[in-house]
Amino acid sequence: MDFVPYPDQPVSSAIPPVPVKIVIAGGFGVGKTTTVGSISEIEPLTTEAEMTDAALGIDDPGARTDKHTTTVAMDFGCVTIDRTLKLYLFGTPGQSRFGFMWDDLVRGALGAVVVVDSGRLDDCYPAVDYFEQIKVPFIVAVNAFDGFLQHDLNEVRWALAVKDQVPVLRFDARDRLSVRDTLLALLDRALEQAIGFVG
Ligand SMILES: Nc1nc2c(ncn2[C@@H]2O[C@H](COP(=O)(O)OP(=O)(O)OP(=O)(O)O)[C@@H](O)[C@H]2O)c(=O)[nH]1
Ligand SMILES: [Mg+2]
Repeated sequence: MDFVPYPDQPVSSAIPPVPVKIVIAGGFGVGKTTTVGSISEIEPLTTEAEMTDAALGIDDPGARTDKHTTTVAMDFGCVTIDRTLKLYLFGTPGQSRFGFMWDDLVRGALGAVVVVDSGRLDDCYPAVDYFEQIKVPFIVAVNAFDGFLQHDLNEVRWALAVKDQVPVLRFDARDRLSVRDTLLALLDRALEQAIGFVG
């Protein structure tokens, strides 16, 4: 007789979802930790450290946050998309001095969300360049701090020199459904790239 792990459920429902690694990347203070925390179905693992006076003049989170901590290693969370797919989210540190960790965090990832603050585009070039160079599928997600963008999406695309086929979308890092839609857009992009629709 066949083994049925959960006798009252069809056998197919007992197959565990496929684990997929996704990286949440971007510049300093753009909302990466917030993004992971908004959607994770487990209490996210964070590695926040207090920002000290030593960072004054180096780390500028912009005027619109009361940010006093920063990620020093990574964020981790997960979300089940459906019975077939579970996403494991790895948030990068944002400060450039922790850039050496990105190669490890990105290893084996299906794709990346590059979170952007439209008021501080300068901080966002390195992340876009990084994913273009290593050829990991990515999308650009512009975090609408306080509900508005300082530059519209076309301006952001132009300023960051993002290719036409890479989605540039608006989202709210604090809103679960907005983060969910962003992750779904990344999955679409990764699928397109994998089957060679667009480069
Ligand atoms: N008003 C507003 N604040 C936000 C939003 N997203 C994040 N924040 C705040 O902005 C600050 C930075 O958010 P984090 O999620 O820590 O940013 P991060 O990219 O993880 O930062 P690092 O890890 O230090 O690079 C925090 O104080 C958040 O509460 C947003 O959409 N609107
Ligand atoms: Mg962080």
